[in-house]
Amino acid sequence: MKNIDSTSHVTGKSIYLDDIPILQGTLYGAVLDSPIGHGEVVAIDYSEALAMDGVAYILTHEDIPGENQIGGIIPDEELFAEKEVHFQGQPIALILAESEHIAFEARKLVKMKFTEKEVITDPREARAKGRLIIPPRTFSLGNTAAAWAQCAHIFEGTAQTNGQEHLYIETQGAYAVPMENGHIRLSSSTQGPTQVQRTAARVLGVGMHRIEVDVVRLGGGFGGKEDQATPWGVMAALGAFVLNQPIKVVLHRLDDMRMTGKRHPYSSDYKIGLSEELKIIAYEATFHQNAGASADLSPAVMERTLFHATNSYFVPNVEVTAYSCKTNLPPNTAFRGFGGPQGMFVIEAALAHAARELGVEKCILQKKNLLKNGDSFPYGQIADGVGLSQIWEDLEAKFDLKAVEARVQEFNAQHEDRKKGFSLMPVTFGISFTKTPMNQARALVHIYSDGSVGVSTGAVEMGQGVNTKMLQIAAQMFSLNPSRVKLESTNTTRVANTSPSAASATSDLNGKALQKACQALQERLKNCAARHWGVTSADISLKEERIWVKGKATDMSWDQLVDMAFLARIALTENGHYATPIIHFDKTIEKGHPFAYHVFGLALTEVTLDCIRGTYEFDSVKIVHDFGKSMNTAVDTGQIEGGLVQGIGWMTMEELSYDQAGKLRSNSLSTYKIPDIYAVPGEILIEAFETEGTEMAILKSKAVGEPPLMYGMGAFFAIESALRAFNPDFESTYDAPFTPEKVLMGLYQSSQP
Ligand code: LUZ
Ligand code: MOS
Repeated sequence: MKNIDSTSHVTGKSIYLDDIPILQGTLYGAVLDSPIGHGEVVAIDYSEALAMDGVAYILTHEDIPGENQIGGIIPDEELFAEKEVHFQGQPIALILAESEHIAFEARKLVKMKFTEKEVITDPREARAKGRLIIPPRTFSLGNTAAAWAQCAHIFEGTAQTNGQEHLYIETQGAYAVPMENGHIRLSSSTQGPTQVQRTAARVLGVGMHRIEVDVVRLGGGFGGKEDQATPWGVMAALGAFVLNQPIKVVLHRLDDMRMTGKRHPYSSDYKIGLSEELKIIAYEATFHQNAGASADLSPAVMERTLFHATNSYFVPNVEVTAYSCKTNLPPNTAFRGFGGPQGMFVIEAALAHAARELGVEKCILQKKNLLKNGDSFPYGQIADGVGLSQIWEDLEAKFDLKAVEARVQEFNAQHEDRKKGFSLMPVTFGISFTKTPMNQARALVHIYSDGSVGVSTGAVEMGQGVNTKMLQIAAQMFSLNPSRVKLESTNTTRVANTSPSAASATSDLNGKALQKACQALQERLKNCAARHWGVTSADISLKEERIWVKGKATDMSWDQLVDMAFLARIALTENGHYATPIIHFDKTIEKGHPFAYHVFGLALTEVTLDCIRGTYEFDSVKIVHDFGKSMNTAVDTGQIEGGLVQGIGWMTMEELSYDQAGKLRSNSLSTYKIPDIYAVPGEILIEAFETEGTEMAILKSKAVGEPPLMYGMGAFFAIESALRAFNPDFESTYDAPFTPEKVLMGLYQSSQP
């Protein structure tokens, strides 16, 4: 089934926040933000801005009836700064005017005075100064200290990954409308409607029941709207509450880039030890996460770095420690992969380093150390359903790895100014929110008396196709034509207490809740039909909108059965609740079974380097991916292609840059380069790994949102291999992204001082 939004997307009819009709009396907000990285507010003079024609009001912390606090995991973040600012771009006030233009013009008239304090942008410096968001955490297995003695080869080094701007096409925004009795109806471009609702209630000092959050769809999220859609939604709600007027806040792209957090940059140390047979015996790593000025989701992101520190390999002795370092940058946040990629990069760098020093191909080390069924992850979960060795062999066979190697060698022997390289990038990604209580969801299903169906879940459509999957599930459960089912907006008054659409788990959690609701309704309808036909409900089946009795079609249609049930006063509405079974985690010992299952896969990336210019093109990426049993190959293939290209962007061209004062220098699309159509590999081939799938996944169709991003990491190592074909002296510092400038320096770097 194709994506249910495809027609309305290409005809421009899909509704986003900015397409919601504006009510009379709406005021528009421009966020006033800190121009300095760290300091104390001395004075702010709003008088000129307030005097401007069309300016209605300026909201500040003084207008907050509840708490001036929006921190989710840790209460360490003000909605509007009061006395101290901690990063450039931190919100101080919301200027409300009759038009967006006036609000932005008025912002320029505000005069601010600060006393400046020390700005720290480097996570290692923050750690040295004791500026940590939470105490460090360590995951361990075996005993690394004792294991080094058994290692024939030990390598140590550092690795860095830079941050990444989400660059959702639709910037952050919200529209709040005051209803009666202090009730606010809030449309928000958020992945987490409940998070926005809860935080608005806290800031307004009212119960959550007074705030209704509604989401039709987002123009992209990628994690950037898991937590950071909240401030703008809360500001709009606060304005509507205080002024009793509708308030619209939509960030200009430059404001969005400056004010919001991004993927966490990491700076890490590794030590890896191998046996004579090239088995990894021990691995240690220390991760310095650049958290920015407040916690946001950093502790959870840090945790996932530890979970994925050994990626797809079995290592018997592991000790990995992570520090969440508080700096004067915008609070960094969720981004597709959620710390996992940052952890994986370091062990991939360590293996590349070892391969270089040992004079073997990196893929030999990778293949020798792949995780197998029954191996323990450092966090105690035992690997099962692992097909990594099989996936590797499939890839070798399906994409003729030997021929690729030969072709690359031959090309390199024949060309001086161009070199090819390739890499293999295995991925093992755990599916579930690492915080166990978040793994729950609900779905509300109405069967209308004409037989059509309305479905509400906690899932937010952000372009990933979750609504298509939900619709498929309901249509399949009732055996209805998909046109008989409507996916409703995501709304906190219909489905409450939702987890954000995140962690690749949205279809699993909401889909299973939906299945349960449909099952209950189906049972009720079957019982009704059974009474009518004088049989048991086990004799009844629903097929293609018709009622079947003992395997034979009757003349009763679905619509007639629904009508009959309605007249018999049977409930045609059901709420399904799902909580992932089995999973648990004990932080006191850092052991447990945090993931419902893992997704596995392998990518083969080929690149051609221009050794005069330092530029490169990816010839192909060939992937064997573990979909389980994909319930929608079009949607799932789209997720793989998008994730791959986003990962390649992170690894190669997206160069986030702050200056010493904490000012974002890569502040627009002219200074921050994201992949365009020319950056997409010439060929992307995706083969499904043949497997039974797992009952833990919806319809055995495994989660596919985040895992493919990590295939993009193959780009870094493919470039390294091509670069070394030109300059065998090149020693990588494993500092991603591998921009053409860095490649060019590497091509002509010499090992002699
Ligand atoms: N969000 C979250 C996530 O709150 N917890 C997670 O474990 C997670 N994992 C991936 C992406 N978002
Ligand atoms: Mo996400 S990084 O699954 O919001």
